[in-house]
Amino acid sequence: MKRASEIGKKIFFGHVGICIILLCVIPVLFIGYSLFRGFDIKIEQMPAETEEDLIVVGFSQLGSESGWRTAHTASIQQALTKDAGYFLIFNNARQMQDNQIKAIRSFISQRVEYIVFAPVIEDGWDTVLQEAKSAGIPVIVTDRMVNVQDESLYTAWIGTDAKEEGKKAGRWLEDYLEQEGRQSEKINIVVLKGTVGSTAEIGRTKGFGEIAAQHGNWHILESVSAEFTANKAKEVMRSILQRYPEMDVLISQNDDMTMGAIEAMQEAGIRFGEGGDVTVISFDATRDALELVKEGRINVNVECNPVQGVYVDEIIQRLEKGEPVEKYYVVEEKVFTRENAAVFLEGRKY
Ligand code: GZL
Ligand code: ZN
Repeated sequence: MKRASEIGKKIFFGHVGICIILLCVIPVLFIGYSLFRGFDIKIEQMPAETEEDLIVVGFSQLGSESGWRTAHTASIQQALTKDAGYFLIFNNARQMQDNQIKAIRSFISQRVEYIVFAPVIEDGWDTVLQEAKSAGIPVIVTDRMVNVQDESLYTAWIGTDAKEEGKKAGRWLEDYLEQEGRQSEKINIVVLKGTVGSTAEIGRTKGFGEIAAQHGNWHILESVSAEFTANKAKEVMRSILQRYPEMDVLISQNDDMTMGAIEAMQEAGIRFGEGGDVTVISFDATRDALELVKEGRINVNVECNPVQGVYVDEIIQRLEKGEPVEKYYVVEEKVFTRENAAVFLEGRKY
């Protein structure tokens, strides 16, 4: 009997001990998780007294995942300055749509005069943009597109033609293979995609895919997301290089992923770029990547132009004067190869 009660006591105290530990640990985990997930997003607040003649703009940026994104943010901040007559409230959503929706709702409750935002993905904006419309706040979408039922939910969009960028990459590869006399050779292609569901990923994948579909000898071995970041691309590329030693072409949908992929190829002793075994096609044409184009380590770079702040300023100024604005503004973009990269590197700010 004694033994049973001994065991009973042991089990009883054991259970109590576990419960106490759990009661302490669970709340800590919950708070930590909530802080990480987004409770901790602080939306900048507009001070009570802004000089009344400043135009108050809430800007929800999707994240800070890439060099391109940094340049895009800078272009908006440099255009919407106090000297230019603006009070800019900025929020970085760290690539989480929930944070962008929270930020936009905060802008609405602060009664900003305009909302500018770069949507992390295309879907899921109808409700919050309807709230902005009901509050009478014009919304200007930049960089990526929103997929909404009612296009009157945004006043204007400024961005780039992602599908055309994808096609430019495909057309360059056609010409390149032709010059190399490899137009009927079996070409093994790997695609590193950006954030799935983002305009850049959708457009570049579709655009390149349409060209690839015209070539029976082009084989897309794998098309996988590395979320526009260098770290993720390095990790993904390591595994790709194990599985596809026969890879001939890398299509990397932004320069940050290209940098990560290049590190993985260097580690694996793979020769890439001009005269290498892997032809490298990148997007964005940011400064560091253009340096590699100039050196022949990236074969071609399809530009995506982040300088969009000036358009936002122009649109707001027109709206302030009651003048009509275009619905869509598509910014200029080039294709860079070794032949022309150096020329553009001098003046390049990003
Ligand atoms: C493109 C933009 C993409 C860039 C990436 O319009 O949305 O997001 O290509 C960035 O570098 O992360
Ligand atoms: Zn673009």
